[in-house]
Amino acid sequence: MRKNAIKRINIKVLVFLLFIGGASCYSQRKQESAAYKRFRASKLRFDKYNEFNTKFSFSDIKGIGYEEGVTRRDPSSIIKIEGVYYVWYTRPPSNVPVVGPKAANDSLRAFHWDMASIYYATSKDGYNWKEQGVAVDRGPKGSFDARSVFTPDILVANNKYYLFYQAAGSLKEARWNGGKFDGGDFNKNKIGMSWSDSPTGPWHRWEKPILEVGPEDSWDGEVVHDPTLVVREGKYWLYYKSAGRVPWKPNISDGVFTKEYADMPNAVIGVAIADKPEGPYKKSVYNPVLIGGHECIVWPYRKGVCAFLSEGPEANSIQYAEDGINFYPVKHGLEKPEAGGTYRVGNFVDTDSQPGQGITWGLSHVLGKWNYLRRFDCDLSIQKGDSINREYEK
Ligand code: AAL
Repeated sequence: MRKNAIKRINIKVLVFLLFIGGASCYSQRKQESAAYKRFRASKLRFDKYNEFNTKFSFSDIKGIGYEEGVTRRDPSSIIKIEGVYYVWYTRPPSNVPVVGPKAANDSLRAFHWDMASIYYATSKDGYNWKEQGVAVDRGPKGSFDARSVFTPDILVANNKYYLFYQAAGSLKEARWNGGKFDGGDFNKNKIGMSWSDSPTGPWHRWEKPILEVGPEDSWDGEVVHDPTLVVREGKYWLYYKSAGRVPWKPNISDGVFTKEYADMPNAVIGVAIADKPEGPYKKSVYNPVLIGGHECIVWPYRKGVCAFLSEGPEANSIQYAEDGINFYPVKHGLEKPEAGGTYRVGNFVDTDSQPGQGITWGLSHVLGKWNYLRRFDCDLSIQKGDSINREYEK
């Protein structure tokens, strides 16, 4: 009797202990650290299962690589026509020194990208390049593109070639702030365009600018930079960088934002969409769509768009947006291909680049006394993603 009573009590104690143990395990499981919560809320995967997991590796190229006395920078996307690769880039005159914005005038350059023209080069293998000469030159005196044309991107559509680029009419009258230059490079620059029937030209200058800055105090009120294009369902999506200000007063009391952040970071990216390559381009109401990019590298990927962000709070990450607008990071911590232009595998640019095939290489620039181009390689084609996903789903 007594033995049975003890047994029953023991069983009750055991059940009770199991219950307490289970409950505490359960409640422990319900506790999540900030990092774990963030991870679960994000769409990030561990590298093994992440199709965006890559490293950029860099190599020197011939023909448009380092050359004493010559600056080449900001390469376009790369296209392949009849077995030949083409790239366009900024090339200023070598015999005009860079003296900074304060001393620059009609015959002295303010920046590496001042008084530049757009040159192009061709290659059979992506390593050995031959510079072919000027594609697009500066516009006539007094025009919106008279001072410099630079930082181009290429679009192929309707059997035509379109070059989009930054265009500057005149140097900015420097605004001086406590002895420090404060303001953009040029008087409100614009995006210009030239078209051709062939990648070798001749290029026809579109008389009117393709895109202009927004109103003073808007996110893109200061500059419109780095045009780069993606074609989606017959529409032309022009991504561009700006550095404008927004009339946005952050909540300083939450201790996160300081007054400095009342302005947008140095570089943010927006998009403008058109039905035809020559526009009109309508700016998205969601702009800016990426916070903190620079030199805007975008490429079509599956149904959506990928971007590489080289600056800002999410610097050195790949971002993905299935709708081309709502981006989220999918891979952090990469070494940046500075101002990269990509060779977009398969359907680099055409009237519809979906599903985007991804990228495996491109050209980027290296800064210094003479800026120069080098190649980068990566592993971001959808074929790789497909095999990772198969593995993941097993
Ligand atoms: C680049 C680009 C734009 C800027 C300057 C030349 O890398 O962001 O083109 O204006 O720097």
